[in-house]
Amino acid sequence: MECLFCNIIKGEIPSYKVYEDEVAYAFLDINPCARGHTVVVPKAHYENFTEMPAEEAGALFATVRMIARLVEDAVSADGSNIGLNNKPAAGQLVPHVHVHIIPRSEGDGGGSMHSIVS
Ligand code: D5M
Repeated sequence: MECLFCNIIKGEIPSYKVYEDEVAYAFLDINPCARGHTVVVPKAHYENFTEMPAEEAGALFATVRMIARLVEDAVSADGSNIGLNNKPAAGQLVPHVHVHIIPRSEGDGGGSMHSIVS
């Protein structure tokens, strides 16, 4: 079945690549909540996070941690919201696991993760 993020990983759909290794691909979100908003996807296709094997989920988040540091540095952010929407009921639009890294600055008025998702 066609998958938007699989096609981005394969380079069949253009993206602004932030990082790539054997297990993950990261690119700028097309509809950013903040400058540097980055999406990190595992190269293996899993529809949602809770169906990923724990070991692969752990490897993904080790990569997310490293990329979050790069992204925060790159846009001189004071912090970031890091999270994912798991399954359509939670607002997941693209059925391929992806973790959002949203850079944040003191006083940017964005509030907490809770206020972003509610
Ligand atoms: O978030 C899905 C995210 O994927 C949403 O923030 C937009 C982003 N998106 C969708 N298509 C593209 C392309 N082609 N390039 C970059 N970013 C994209 P969700 O958590 O599923 O609501």
